[in-house]
Amino acid sequence: PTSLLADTFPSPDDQATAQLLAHVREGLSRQPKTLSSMYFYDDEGSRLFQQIMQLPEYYPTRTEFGIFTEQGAAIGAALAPAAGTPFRLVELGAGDGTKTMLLLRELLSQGADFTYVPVDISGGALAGLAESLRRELPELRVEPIEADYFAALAGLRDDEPKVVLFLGSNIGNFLPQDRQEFLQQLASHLTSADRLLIGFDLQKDPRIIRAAYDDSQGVTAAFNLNLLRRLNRELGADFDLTAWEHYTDYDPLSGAVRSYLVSRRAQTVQFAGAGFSCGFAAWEVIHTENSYKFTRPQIEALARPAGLRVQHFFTDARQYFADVVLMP
Ligand code: AVJ
Repeated sequence: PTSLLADTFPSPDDQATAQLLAHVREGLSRQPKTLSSMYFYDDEGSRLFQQIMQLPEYYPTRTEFGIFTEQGAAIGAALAPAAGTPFRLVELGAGDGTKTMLLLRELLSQGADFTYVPVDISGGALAGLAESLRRELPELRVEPIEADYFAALAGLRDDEPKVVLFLGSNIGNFLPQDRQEFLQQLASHLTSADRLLIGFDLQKDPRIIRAAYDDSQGVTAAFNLNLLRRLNRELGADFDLTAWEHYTDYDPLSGAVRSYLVSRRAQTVQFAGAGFSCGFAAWEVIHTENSYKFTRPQIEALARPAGLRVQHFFTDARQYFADVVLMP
């Protein structure tokens, strides 16, 4: 029976594992050692992130949800092209879609004629989303795309205007230069009829920001440490979870929350099967995530070189978070 599968070798799983291993080898040979937050989201990591979004300290999700609840009608009107024009609502990194559901309901109630196109690299996440949308909004047209963002955008037919959503301050994970390149590349896929809605977490009391990434129940710590558990499982590594801890800081000068895994003692970690090992000094760190926080002038300065204009700036009463409508 194995021969039936021979022509599809390497399977997608092997490819993903090889990619992860290449990333880990490269990241752990850097100074300082680095792993990408992209790899947080295995099944357990996605479950922990769902839990983070419920934490009292983690304000971004709740705040963006509030903006959609209170200003949904205005946001819907700012996004939809001229009445009666069909369009495609493309969401990059769709996740579980709870927030988007509000926006989808709003657009449907405004009588907008659109197809929802959630884009994600995780087929599992997309299937779950499509399933709950069939149940909750049976009249909605849904065409999920399992691909990376730009492959999905490049593959879209251009006979309909598109509205692109990038919510939840996911843009905060990019380093400044990568963020600028990402937006420029995104803008290159837009025409003057298209619109872009990006969620930005705003700069605020540094203590509030720091607490959001170091919660009292230790869920964020478990989320960060889960990355090592994943490497143990998928790459046969032997990280001793008791010898590592979560550390995070917020630097108001750069606007960056940086998260680290700290080695509590000198240790060597073996990656069985990969013929690779890695030494850590006592208190050496692995940098695992950046979560940038923004000011309005920074957002405008980010838009300009990409040839985009800030058309609307929707924010909450405390100015914690902004959903920004951008146009070419
Ligand atoms: C999903 C990237 C927006 O940076 O706030 C939450 C991920 N990391 N707590 C964020 C995260 C730690 C989150 N994003």
